[in-house]
Amino acid sequence: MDLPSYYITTPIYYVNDVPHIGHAYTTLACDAMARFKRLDGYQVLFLTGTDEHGQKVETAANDRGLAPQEFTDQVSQNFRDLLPILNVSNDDFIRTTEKRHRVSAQTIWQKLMNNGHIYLDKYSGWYSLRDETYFTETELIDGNAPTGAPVEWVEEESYFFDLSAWQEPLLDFYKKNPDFIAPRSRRNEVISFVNSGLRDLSISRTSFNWGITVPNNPEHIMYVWLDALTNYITAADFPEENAPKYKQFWPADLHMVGKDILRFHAIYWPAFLMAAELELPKRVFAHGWWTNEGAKISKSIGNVIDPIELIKTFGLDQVRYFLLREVPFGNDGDFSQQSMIARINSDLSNDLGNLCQRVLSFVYKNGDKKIPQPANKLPDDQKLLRDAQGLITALRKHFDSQEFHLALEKIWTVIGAANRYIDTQAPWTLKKSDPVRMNTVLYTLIEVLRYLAITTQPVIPTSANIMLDQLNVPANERSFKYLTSAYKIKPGKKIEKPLPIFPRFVIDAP
Ligand code: ME8
Repeated sequence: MDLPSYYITTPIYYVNDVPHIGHAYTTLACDAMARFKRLDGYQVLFLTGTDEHGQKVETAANDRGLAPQEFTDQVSQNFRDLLPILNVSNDDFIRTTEKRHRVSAQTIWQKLMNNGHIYLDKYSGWYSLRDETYFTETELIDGNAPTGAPVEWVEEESYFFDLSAWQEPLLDFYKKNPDFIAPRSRRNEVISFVNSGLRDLSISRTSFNWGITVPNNPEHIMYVWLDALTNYITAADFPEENAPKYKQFWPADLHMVGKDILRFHAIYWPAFLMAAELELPKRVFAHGWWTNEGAKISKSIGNVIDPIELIKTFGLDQVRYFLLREVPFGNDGDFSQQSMIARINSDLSNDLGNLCQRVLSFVYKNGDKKIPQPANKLPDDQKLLRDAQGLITALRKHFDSQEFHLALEKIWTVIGAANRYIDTQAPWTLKKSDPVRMNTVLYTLIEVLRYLAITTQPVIPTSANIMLDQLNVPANERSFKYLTSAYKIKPGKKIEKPLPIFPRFVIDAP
């Protein structure tokens, strides 16, 4: 039987910048989602990559005295190198300078042209290089783009896409697909923007060279957003519409983006696809932005957070957990040392780490290094097990809505219940008074740990797998289909000497 499939994408990152927390955030959220779906039996295509064309990149290369290709080769590699450091499980890495992408982007262009949606005219208006976006006079604020970026007056021959013709079809599509844009507040913003009217979009430039040339008119370079958005369908083997990969993975299930680039993904991209008579992605989720200790992150302020430094200081799974737990996914959030340390010490060290350590070292010391044999279960045991077994249903719902914070909260509710259970049952007292009952209590806790370790894998994969190793759960029994009592841990199995997984974070004395 064919596995169900799931195609998820990160934005492709501009190569005029070094990787920062914003890149790591989107990529890690996608990684958790991709891992969740794989563990849940899906065949996943998880794509990330780099956006390498455009005037901005050409300028950045010139500033460094490098040819654009040489420059993009170097910077794209920085993004690629970050992935193993974040333990990201992407299946593909796309660069818009690859041949497969040029062919795909030019084919999309040709389809738009053949279908009568592109015309040649003259563009005159304001262009923001930093945003790679056109603005009208009325959109400018104090002579700058709404983002604060400077704009330049551009007057040149340009091809246009008839975006204005897609206003009604887009509104109709949003109505029929209420989950296409998430979260809901963002959906409303997009709808009111489209409602206020769409102008045709300039989709080519003649004033620089670094880009994909327009078919049949090499004087023109494709607008970088039309080029960039097409990456998602390139990686599904477009234009080979009969290729197995295309059939299996297009349309994409989820484009994860930051809130600043939602408009491109929720308006331009579906309009291009409709006009090219291609299927539309199923969902676009816009996450919020991080501030650093209350301040907006910016290169000029010099408070950019380097994800590599963050991991060196706090640990990989700690950072992954923090980013997905601290802030309701979709909202803006503030990064602070204090909140990071609080999460590590309370949720990871006190709650999860201690639970594992208490249970496993007790079993290791008092249970002959073996999984104990349980006797009859009492209602308290059954209740805790039922809570652990019920987790996956709630997690599926939360992951499918990208409510990572709620998914983690649910798991931590069971961790809390398990910690209370161990205190109430007090196996250290039962050791003398009722060793048979002690074994049942320990066995129940071990089984609950198995559920917790399996379900935390998407977010804290390294630590969860250390827990599973310690529990001696076979490597091929760690996916979600093993979350039933049919695969419960066998009594008598050896357990490894437990290692602390989440040490407390202690700030060095100055
Ligand atoms: O936009 N907090 O590339 P990019 C959270 N090439 N997220 C942040 C952030 C912050 N402080 N700062 C930036 C592009 N981001 C295009 C995409 S896709 C076809 C083309 C996020 O390198 C931001 O929201 O500027 C965006 O999703 C990504 O990091 C940066 O993308």
